[in-house]
Amino acid sequence: MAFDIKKIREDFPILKRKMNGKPLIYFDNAATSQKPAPVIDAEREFYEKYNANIHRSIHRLGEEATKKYEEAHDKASKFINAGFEEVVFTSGTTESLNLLAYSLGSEIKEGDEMVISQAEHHSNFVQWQQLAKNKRAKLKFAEITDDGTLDLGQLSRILNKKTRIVSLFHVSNVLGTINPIKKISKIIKEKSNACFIVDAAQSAPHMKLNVKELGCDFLAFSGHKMLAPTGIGVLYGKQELLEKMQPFMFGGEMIKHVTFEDTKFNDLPWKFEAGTANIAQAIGLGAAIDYLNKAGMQNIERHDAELAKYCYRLLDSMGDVEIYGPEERNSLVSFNVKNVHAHDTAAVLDSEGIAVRAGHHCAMPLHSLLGIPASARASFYLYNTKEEIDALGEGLKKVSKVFS
Ligand code: 7TS
Repeated sequence: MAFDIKKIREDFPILKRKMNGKPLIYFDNAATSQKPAPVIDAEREFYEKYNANIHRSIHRLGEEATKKYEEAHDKASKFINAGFEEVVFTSGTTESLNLLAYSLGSEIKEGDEMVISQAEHHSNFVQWQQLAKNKRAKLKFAEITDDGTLDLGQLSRILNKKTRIVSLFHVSNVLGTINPIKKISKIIKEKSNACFIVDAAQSAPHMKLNVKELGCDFLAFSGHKMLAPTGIGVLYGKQELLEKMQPFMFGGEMIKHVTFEDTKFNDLPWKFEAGTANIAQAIGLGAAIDYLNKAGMQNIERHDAELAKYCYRLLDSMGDVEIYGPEERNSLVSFNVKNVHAHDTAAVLDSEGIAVRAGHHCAMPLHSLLGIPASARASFYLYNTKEEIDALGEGLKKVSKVFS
């Protein structure tokens, strides 16, 4: 499929909605994306035609459901160039990163060190902070420079042989900054023996990821930000590391053999998928991956980066808009109209049918570093257009007028 945006837009039923009599302009994709008809259909088809539990039933429906679920696993592995055993389905990035904090965290001892950046989403922040407190370990912060990029020199200086875990965003959900993961992997391996975790919640929807090239040990992302339903996400881990790790949850499906005395855990990836899986959502993720592959991840990356740059330049030219983060960015722009609270900006834009997010975007420490309580954020995806960004520009002129 060529990247035909008109055709793509027709696949998203929600884009036909009107808001206050105006066409919906959906710029809250970093929170969650909209869903195309093939994804909605795949979920409906599961419930209408072959709903059954997986990995346990001898009957035909159970076999069909299991096959489709495993196909979704296979598609997710190939999507990031991982092995089948290396992809665990979770409910999303938050669960993936908590799984790691629990399982890797059990090995952390007093005096060990962990590193995250100042710009992490709370779901790659709070669990490491709490783990450090509970284990009397030290949590260090990789700093963000004035231009909104990660200070690689400072990162290199805070790494040492005591560093056990480094967990960093790939694309910032506030600044739009793209971290050079390959380069960072090398720095980490040179200076420490730490596990390197990548929070890919904001990159997996917009870029072709190849875990072998990125050089990370673990990587996490959410299906719902990349056209799939809510309740499904991915944890990638290198096979040898997942083999050694303790499961996060115990129960059905994650076992091979249970006696009164002990349990032998199941093979990868099922060892980490206790209980009944989110089957319909996983099948929806499979359909979303098919859709993204057809549109072409390279096309999507180019399109979303182009929109972000276009928006950055438009807002920059307005004179009374402060933008956070570097010009070189992927898919989103956070900003404030001078002397206007982000919530007021979002309310005026909403009256124009434009959905943006306003608040701290689950990155309170970063907002305190920026010296602001909140920001407004426009985030783009494959169905958005430059004309919609022009409408955002007009909406922001109205914001300035209303509040001046
Ligand atoms: N990491 C980053 C970088 C994120 O942007 C988000 C969600 C998460 C982790 C958590 O993902 P979840 O699917 O488990 O919730 N970010 C946002 C956002 O920016 N606005 O709403 C959710």
